[in-house]
Amino acid sequence: MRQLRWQAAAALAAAGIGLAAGSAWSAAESLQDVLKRRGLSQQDLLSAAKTYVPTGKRDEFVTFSSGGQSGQIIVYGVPSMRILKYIAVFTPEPWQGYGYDANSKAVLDQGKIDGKDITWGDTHHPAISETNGEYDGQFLFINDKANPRLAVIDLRDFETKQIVVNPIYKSEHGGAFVTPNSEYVIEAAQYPAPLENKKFFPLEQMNEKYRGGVTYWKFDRKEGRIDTKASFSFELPPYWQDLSDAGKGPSDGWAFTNSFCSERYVGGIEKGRPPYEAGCSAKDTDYLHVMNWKKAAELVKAGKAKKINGHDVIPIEVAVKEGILFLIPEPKSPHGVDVTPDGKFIIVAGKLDTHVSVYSFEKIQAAIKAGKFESKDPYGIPVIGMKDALQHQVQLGLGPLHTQYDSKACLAYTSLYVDSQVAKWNFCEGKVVDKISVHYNIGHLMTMEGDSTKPAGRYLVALNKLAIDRFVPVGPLHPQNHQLIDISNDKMQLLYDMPLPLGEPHYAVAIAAEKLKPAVRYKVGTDSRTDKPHPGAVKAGEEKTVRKGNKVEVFATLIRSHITPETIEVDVGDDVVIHLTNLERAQDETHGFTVSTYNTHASIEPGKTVTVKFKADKEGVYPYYCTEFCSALHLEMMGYLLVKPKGWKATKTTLDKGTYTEAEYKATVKKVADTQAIIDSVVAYITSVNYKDFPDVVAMVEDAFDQLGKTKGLKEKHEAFAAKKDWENANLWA
Ligand code: K7E
Ligand code: CUA
Repeated sequence: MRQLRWQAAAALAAAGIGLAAGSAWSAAESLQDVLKRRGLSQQDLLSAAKTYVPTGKRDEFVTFSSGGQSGQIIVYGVPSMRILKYIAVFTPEPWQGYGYDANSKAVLDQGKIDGKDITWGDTHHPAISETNGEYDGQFLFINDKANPRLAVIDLRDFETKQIVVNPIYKSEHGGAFVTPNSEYVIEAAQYPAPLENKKFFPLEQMNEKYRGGVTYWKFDRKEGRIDTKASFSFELPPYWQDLSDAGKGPSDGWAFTNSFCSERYVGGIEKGRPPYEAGCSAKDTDYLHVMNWKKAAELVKAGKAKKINGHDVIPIEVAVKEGILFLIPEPKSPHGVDVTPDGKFIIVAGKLDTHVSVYSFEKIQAAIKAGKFESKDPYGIPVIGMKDALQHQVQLGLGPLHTQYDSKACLAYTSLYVDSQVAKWNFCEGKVVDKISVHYNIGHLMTMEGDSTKPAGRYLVALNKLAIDRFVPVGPLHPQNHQLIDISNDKMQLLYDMPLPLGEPHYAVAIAAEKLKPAVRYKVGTDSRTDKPHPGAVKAGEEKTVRKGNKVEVFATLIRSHITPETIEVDVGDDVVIHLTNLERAQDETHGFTVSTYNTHASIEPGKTVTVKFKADKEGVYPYYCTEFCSALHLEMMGYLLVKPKGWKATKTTLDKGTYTEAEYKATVKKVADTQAIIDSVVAYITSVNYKDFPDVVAMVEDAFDQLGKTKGLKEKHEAFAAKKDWENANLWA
């Protein structure tokens, strides 16, 4: 067996995958040596070759994973599984200044509930904006289950732009899911509660006073924001609404939300009642909610909704009367509901049932048209018979949760929580074609662009709930385990284990990297959180400090390697507002800003303007500095905040007389001339070739000339000081 393995490795090497034969390698370890030393199999080698992204190369796909309880989003590449970024969403994030500067704080403040800060989120489902059912790479949405909220991230700069608080729920889960042109972002409630704010009803009034619902947040693509005024909700019975999905193609205009605990069970284990887990899984079926959101939007426009907490809600009886709300039984306690890429079928995974149920949209519509209902639920909602809506049920294994799709027609992948497996199956023919074991207990799974009308296939990521023994132990709290699986062949192949050390990610979405076109800089003076010109922005030379009463407002700029101004003098008790504009045009020339002990931080990317605010409530000397290592003189990119005691007066000091000599000045002038000669030769070369064909080079050249332009007048300045024999100023200006 072992012999065979080595022969296979040798065959691979001979096929050009290995480099053992190269003469340059003869002295170093051969591929076989490394395989032997590290105990790697041929299969390992193949997996490595499929996932390794060499230095300087990039990934084919970009994944946006929920960051779970961290309230953030994790961005990583596929197939390398290299983490690229954390996007701060519901939680303060110091590196990005999120929650530490005034502009991002304004976004977090939108997420306040009843006037109180909520500084964490339980993120579950990210969704990428779609155009005609395909991922367009423009926006990203994610929900917060714990504090029912939804956030909008702009993929032009990967920044959170908006947080909306659900006006009627106390918890939610079935969001974010988008309609095929991102007209609406769906957010379904989870645990029923009274919809009116701050209303109390005892649990005994569950049936009468508690409600669930589904909210349709209207997305204004031009503004890049949710239009809360144009958003609306369906009032729904106190079934525990769960995951949702929007129809597409033939089912566009409709949406589907499943539920569990349609028993409307009220627990109370401390009162001797059976627990929720028992009472909520007593019946054999729960309900799939079928909603016509297009017609609902028209009804809301026509004034058929009622206002609850100032938000448009379509009452159950209106939805029933208008024929836009139906129920279909689904096997008990289902979890995921996933519309097929062609929009013809709706696949519901059983959780407590070994089957997935494939519902036919055509059959559902036929039943609705024929008025063929088996019953009404206690709230008068027509119930379509399960057999009238089902295409077929397929037995997959224990604990089916979520389904994703392949680029090849009819192929789906369903996660099996209890079996710790992924089942690959054919939803047209209703048969299992392959299974693979994962480690361990998989929740969601995700294929490339797997929610869209055109899944890209290739890879699947299993988002496993338990890691147990997969990684080097780091204490009782384990990292999560995202496992990459190759789905390009008939048999699935496990490629890679990635530990994710941030929250419990529930779901992830992946898009072809080439569809993302993020900017590298802002238009100078932009408030990135509003996308509008920042009123505190200034250009080079316009920096100023303005005092009004006890408010000191500083209009500052940053560029390698100085902050202007370099001294800020205030009196103790003053309110200090510092607007910071990064004047850089060069890619990746971010500056950071902090003031010692005043708990403030900003990340100022090229062109951005950010405001930091604080009360200078303690006298003393507080250095401020740039926190990003931006140049060789980064450590010198600093200044002092002087918080003067009441009634303080300046006196003469030793600093008033200089320390430099004429010889030092002359040496500096020579250094400047030598540097200029090098710059001239570089400029001569660049302008002699077709550099204008390369936008990145053009941007760098513009930036360089911009910086050079700022040195204008400095020659005259140092020469004038030299003429006066002021070697201190002459040397420093030189
Ligand atoms: Cu299955 Cu919140 Cu989508 Cu967790 S959810 S797994
Ligand atoms: Cu700017 Cu360091």
